[in-house]
Amino acid sequence: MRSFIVMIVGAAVLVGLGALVLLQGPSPTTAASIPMPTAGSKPAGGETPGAPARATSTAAASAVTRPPAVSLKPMGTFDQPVYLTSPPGDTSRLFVVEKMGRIRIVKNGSELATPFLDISRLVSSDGEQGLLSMAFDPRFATNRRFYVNYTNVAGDTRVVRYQASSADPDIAAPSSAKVLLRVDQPYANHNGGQLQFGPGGLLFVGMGDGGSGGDPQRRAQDPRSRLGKLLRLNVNVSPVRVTTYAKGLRNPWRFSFDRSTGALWIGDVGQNAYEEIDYLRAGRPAGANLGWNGYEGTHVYDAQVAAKLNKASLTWPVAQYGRELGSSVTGGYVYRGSAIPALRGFYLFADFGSGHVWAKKGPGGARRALSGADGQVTLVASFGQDARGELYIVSLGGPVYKIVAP
Ligand SMILES: [Ca+2]
Repeated sequence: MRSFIVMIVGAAVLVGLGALVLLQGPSPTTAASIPMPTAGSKPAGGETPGAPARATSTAAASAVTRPPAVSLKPMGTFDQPVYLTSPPGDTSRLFVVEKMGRIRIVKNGSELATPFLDISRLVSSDGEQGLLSMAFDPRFATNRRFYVNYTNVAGDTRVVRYQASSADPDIAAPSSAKVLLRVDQPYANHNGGQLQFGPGGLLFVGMGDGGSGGDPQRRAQDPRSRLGKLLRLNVNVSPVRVTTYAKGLRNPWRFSFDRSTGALWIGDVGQNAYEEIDYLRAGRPAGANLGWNGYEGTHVYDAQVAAKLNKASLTWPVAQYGRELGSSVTGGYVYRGSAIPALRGFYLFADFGSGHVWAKKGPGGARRALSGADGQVTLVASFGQDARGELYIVSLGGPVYKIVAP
């Protein structure tokens, strides 16, 4: 989420978003909706021929890999929403996470007046900080447990378990809070923030590299640090058991598991030049190295670090793009809903800065604009997925849309 800042400078989005202005590290960007390359950035290259293990963007068009057009149905407007999800099997409620520290419920199409949870007094929400996501326990229907990821008032990451009230399912019980994971944050930016349960009922936590710019302490490759990692938590034991599942991440702001195959898709936000999508097959054991800060996408970033990495052992992006297409990737979901059959199997992702929305059929598929959504939403902070597998687009500016058939 390097680039919450990027569009902030644009006067048009300052309204309501003043709190998002932040210091960016060494490369403050001053562009509006289509950011300009920053000093020191490499030529914007998009997908470079010859790089390893990547899809090409020039694959021949075919009906199989071309996504259908879609429409966007407004679902409500919120206060800096950053995420949307539903409890497993719950087809009546959407839970919308607001950056300032609240979770709101849309029930049968209507927004409930009382927040499900309000922890705004516990949360720092400047810049890239805030209440960043939530996840429902796979057994939420019986244990009422859910999990939140936020930066606390000191700016440090907390993953905390709560329970919904036994008396009112639309209200959480604040007294149920139990901190499961504490990670200190050396800088205000690059906090990761995504929570997702993966196959097997383990909770995955995305951790950014700690911030500033360029990973100055090289934490993403440091096995002793929890920063720049994808962590995997067994929350069914006490104390919670934490495993480093993957390393070499810069800021995996949004990642998800394909609910059909279990494959893992990660949108890892770039530094100055390349945004990337990473793919890990279902059931892959812990230990993947995604390259940062030796590599930004497939391009050398820190030559000293890159020289020490075994290129053959790295997991390379399955898609990347440069500053000509955007400035901060927002990873999404593989569509597994039923309302748009032709969209099934496509992975959707977007760029926060440019508003591009793309679809990609499998790790080897070409990146295609998703007509009807591409360029239609500003500040795409996240996608969301409901209990039926239908997908949503969340704009930090307020509106939330359901992706529907045209
Ligand atoms: Ca990478």
